[in-house]
Amino acid sequence: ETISVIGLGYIGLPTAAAFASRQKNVIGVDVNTHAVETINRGAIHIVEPDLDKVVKQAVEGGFLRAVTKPEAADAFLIAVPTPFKGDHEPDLAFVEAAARSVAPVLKKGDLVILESTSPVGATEQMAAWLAEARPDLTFPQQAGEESDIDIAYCPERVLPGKVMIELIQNDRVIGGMTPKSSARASELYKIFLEGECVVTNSRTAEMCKLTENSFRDVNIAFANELSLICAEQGINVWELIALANRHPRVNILQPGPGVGGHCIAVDPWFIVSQNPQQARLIHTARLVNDGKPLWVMDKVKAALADCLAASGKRAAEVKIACFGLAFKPDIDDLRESPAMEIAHMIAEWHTGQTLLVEPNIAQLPKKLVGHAELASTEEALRQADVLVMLVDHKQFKAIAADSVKQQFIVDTKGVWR
Ligand code: SAJ
Repeated sequence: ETISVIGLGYIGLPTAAAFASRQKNVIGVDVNTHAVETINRGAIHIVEPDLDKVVKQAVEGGFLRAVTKPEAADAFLIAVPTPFKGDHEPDLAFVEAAARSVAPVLKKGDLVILESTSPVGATEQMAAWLAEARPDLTFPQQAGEESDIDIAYCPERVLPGKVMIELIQNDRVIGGMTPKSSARASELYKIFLEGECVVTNSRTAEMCKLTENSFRDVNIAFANELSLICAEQGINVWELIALANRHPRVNILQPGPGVGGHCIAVDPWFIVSQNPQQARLIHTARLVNDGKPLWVMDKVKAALADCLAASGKRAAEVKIACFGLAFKPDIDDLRESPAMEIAHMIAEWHTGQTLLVEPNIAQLPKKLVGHAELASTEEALRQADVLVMLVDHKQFKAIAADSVKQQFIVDTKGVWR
């Protein structure tokens, strides 16, 4: 049995490696030649704890091989990006390209699984593209259980930073276009899965993935909205949430500088764009979370104004230090990061020096070069007049309260509450 994984990114590569670690013959496919060459050397092109070891073993053991064009296999898993285009419309161009590249090598009896986060109906759409390209084969939409090709939607739900654990342990939603497709997809995942396979249809499985991330987005928006209200009322939002969470049925998440990453800030839009009339709460939550960086920026401007009034300094003489650039604590991923967005706004606007503290990176991101400087925690605490806490990294939570002498602080994570 040969398993092919199309798209060797944050989801596809760990998945390919997980099958290969169970001694399955795995062909990984990616259009990125750098990724393909790196993997074939037994190395990885992305950052994820423990992934390097598993990939190295898989490649050295001869179980995993990367190529740029699909080859014949028995099961195909498609894990390509589904970004949005225009006014937050889902863009299925990568799924379409993957489907069209797989179509020529499909044979009777093959299984095709879509894993990419997708709007409702995307799996049926993928099946239509495959059927169009291969009129000589039958697909579930025409032949049901009797089809030559089985098709399912099985979303990933792993947490970046804990992928190698969650990939194996989380339950898996299996949305086959037919019960036979579901059964075959379940069998496949059971090769490495310790969690359960829970079977449904493809549209429910698609909606389930979007629902999970929208649930989290709406709940974070609730916390972020509370932080705005509490600032108006002179209430410490962190204390408030801790108190409210003492109630047995209340569990409020934590406010922050906004919502980042590649999923939670994107997936709810898939629901909104398909259901603009109904998805009012989900839409508003997106706007609340996306609006948070500008609100933080206003607080930074106010803190600087207070600092100037108190010290008599000119803005050009004042140093502002930002703590954290990553999209969440204890990772080095700066993409789609609200902290990065805020740091960038500060660095471009502030006439004095902007210091950036990010213990998880060695180099200043390109777009900040010339606008700001990397500093250590100690340097920033010693030199800066205004402190802006953006990410609650372990290192920042460990800062002793008495080493923070500054009066002018904007703390989006409640570290210095
Ligand atoms: N955040 C807050 N307050 C909180 C929790 C998170 O502001 O209380 C922020 C984070 O700082 C970050 C953003 O939300 O900027 C998202 O972080 P996250 O840890 O909630 O989620 P991701 O994006 O790393 O991973 C999510 C997960 N989904 C859920 O927990 C429902 C993961 O399981 C999914 O697999 C992943 O999206 C995905 O790929 O869809």
